[in-house]
Amino acid sequence: MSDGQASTDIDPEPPRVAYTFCRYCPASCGVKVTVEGNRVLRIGPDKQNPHSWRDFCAKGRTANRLVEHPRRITTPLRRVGDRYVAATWEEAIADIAARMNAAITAGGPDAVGIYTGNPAGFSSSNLVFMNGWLDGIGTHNRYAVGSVDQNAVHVVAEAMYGSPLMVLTSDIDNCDHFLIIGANPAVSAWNWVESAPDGWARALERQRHGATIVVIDPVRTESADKADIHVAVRPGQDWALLLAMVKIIFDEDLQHRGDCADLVDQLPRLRQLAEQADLTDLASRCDVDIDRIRSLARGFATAPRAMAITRTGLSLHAAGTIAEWLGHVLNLITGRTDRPGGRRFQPGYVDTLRLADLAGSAPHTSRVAGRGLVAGAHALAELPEEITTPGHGRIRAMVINCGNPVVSGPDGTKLDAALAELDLLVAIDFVQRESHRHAHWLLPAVHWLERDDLLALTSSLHDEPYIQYGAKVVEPPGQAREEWRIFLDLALAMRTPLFGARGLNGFIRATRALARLFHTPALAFDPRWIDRLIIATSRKVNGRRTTWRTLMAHPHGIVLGPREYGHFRDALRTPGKRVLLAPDEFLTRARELLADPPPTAPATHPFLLGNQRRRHSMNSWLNELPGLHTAGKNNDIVMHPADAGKLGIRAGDLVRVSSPTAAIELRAILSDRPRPGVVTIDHGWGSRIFDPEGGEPPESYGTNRNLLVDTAAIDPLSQTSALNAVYVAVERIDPSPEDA
Ligand SMILES: Nc1nc2c(c(=O)[nH]1)N[C@H]1C(S)=C(S)[C@@H](COP(=O)(O)OP(=O)(O)OC[C@H]3O[C@@H](n4cnc5c(=O)[nH]c(N)nc54)[C@H](O)[C@@H]3O)O[C@H]1N2
Ligand SMILES: Nc1nc2c(c(=O)[nH]1)N[C@H]1C(S)=C(S)[C@@H](COP(=O)(O)OP(=O)(O)OC[C@H]3O[C@@H](n4cnc5c(=O)[nH]c(N)nc54)[C@H](O)[C@@H]3O)O[C@H]1N2
Ligand code: SF4
Ligand SMILES: [Mo]
Repeated sequence: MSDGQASTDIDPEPPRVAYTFCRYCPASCGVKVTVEGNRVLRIGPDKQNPHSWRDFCAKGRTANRLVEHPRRITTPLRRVGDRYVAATWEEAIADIAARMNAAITAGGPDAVGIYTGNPAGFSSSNLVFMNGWLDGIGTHNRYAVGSVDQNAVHVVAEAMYGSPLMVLTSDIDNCDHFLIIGANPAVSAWNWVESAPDGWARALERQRHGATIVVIDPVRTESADKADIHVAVRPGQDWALLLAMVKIIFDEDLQHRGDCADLVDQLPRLRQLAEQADLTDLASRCDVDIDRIRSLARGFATAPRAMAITRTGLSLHAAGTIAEWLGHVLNLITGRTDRPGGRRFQPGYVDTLRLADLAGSAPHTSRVAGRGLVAGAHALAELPEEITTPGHGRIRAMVINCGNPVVSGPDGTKLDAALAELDLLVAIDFVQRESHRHAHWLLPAVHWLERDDLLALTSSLHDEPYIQYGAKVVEPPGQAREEWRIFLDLALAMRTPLFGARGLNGFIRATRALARLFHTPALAFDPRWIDRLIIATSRKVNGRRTTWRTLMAHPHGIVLGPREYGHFRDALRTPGKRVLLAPDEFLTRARELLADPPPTAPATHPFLLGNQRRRHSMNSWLNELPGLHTAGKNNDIVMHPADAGKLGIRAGDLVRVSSPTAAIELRAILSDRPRPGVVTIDHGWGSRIFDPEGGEPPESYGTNRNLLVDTAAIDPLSQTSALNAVYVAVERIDPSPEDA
């Protein structure tokens, strides 16, 4: 392997061009990277990529700036007092392994905990070896980003289709009616737990040919600007809007009987729920006129081809799972599922559903809150108490793998205090961010430009059959190391049998010994062996199996033939391969919601706090990069002028935003985009970047709005934090420093 110093002093290599894909978000844009020596000079879209490059954005274009971040961690750093000192990997692994084993001896396997953030989803080797290590330890204390993101998708897929990974993709190019609920694809790209490259532009292209775009969002977003219809629903009440649409479809006999009867069970139970619900009540809950709802329902049901898509705007609310479920119900009862222009199941080159069955975890109930697992993990909201509550199974040693939960999750102050109590905190990342403040060890991670990835676990989430090998473009700096290697080395040092399987550790040790003996690094075990195995045993797509040689010969990626239809039924994992339209737990929860009084804002905290994404940030990172966010590196609160007027707040005023959990201060922007009563503050700000080696003061941008969210506010079905549903008070800080 190269030592990272590819250029020579005598004869500098001319710049070369390499092709790979961006692994920041599921749009997976193909990129063309110009490299000199071991340095990335330029990143642009790879226009020869047959699938994805048109979403290409400034985040991908500036990826090399993160690679070269002046505060990047490039060697393991050990905390000594208030400072960090460089250490070798041998020292790091030995110390961490010894401390983890001590924690396990004292408190059992659950004494080791992990939080896995969003970027881990873009590295299969990370996820596989992390789980191999955790399975070996036998800990149940696994916390994942799904509980501040997509858990509702998994809960609904499992209950209705029999597998948490049976996620449907959008057939945009054949659609005549897009019902977009709680998503802003103009900014976030057409992706959540699916990827449809250039999806928003393709939807707009359909619109030019007569398709209708409906956007349901409490904010008039960039997507709403282009929509034919925008409905400014009351936040958190989409379930009521969607149930009202379902009711109208039944009442007016607009469902597509043939398709529906053929595919689904439990239709009468659903009808019964719809009959029990009262339209006036539902309309007042979501604050949309009955006539308007009627026209939405008719428009959707009578369009030749249509799809409802639901995203984070629904999931980060207490009724998120019910709203997500009703989105699927709408698609099903109008015959949109598994039909052209609707939502379909595109099997990938790997049978992900079968893999999920094999990897499924045994049930477990959390120690303090007493809740079960969702998609194999417990909820981030529970983590602080699992660290601070005494007793057997209390977390004492913890890894943060690709995450920034203090900023991305609820009540960061509480989590920060809990993390400070740990006997051992290990963070694997590029830089030391807010969540890593109390880390005893900072371990240097490898950026996607510096590693190979075959994202086989998500191969069924592309909207057309697709495969690309994400080849590394440059060598990582210094001692930066891929996560799989860190987890593998920890397993070996802790004598933890990887995957709980006997013999695997010995085999891996043997391959390493051989590599040393023959001075041939390629003999040592490497996840690329697994990649090759996956390809060798991959499914045929459109009748053809991809070979490793073909894959390597296509650096721009390969579209594996046309989109396939008709796989949905066969893929179902339910008994009898039927869709369960009205699972018990959803009916019960829907009835609870109907029985609850309609939510009203408390007089002390009259505004609902919403959230927007920006093109140039990625959750809690990238907003710090030079060049991005030219308009400034601070976030603001956006208020409707009518709301601001009542409070005497003018544009630019400093305001205090408070909830029962916390208070923050930022400047006001006045805009009629949010509906009155809703204020928005972008999430992801307020994460400091520390200088662990240099000891310079941390860099800090903006204010973290998630500090205002109570950990108790969750959707009981998905255990997702209701991050975008907190009631707040806003007051002008008088006088603003500028006025003084
Ligand atoms: N209010 C509100 N809160 C939200 C949301 C919202 O809409 N509103 N959105 C939620 C959503 S959808 C998500 S996905 C979560 C995200 O929540 P998290 O995944 O916890 O947080 P991120 O901000 O994505 O932080 C990712 C961290 O991983 C690091 N990183 C990036 N790539 C790598 C890598 O290859 N290896 C390693 N080791 N580290 C890496 C980054 O430097 C960063 O520190 O936030 C959620 N929070
Ligand atoms: N540029 C950029 N792109 C990204 C990301 C990023 O951070 N930056 N993050 C990536 C990730 S991790 C994810 S999960 C996806 C998320 O993709 P999206 O889910 O499309 O995310 P947002 O752009 O936040 O859009 C959510 C919309 O829901 C609205 N909303 C909030 N509450 C409600 C509600 O109660 N009802 C309704 N109907 N709408 C509501 C918000 O106003 C917002 O416009 O984006 C991905 N793409
Ligand atoms: S971050 Fe931008 S360039 Fe990277 S995959 Fe997403 S949309 Fe494409
Ligand atoms: Mo996300």
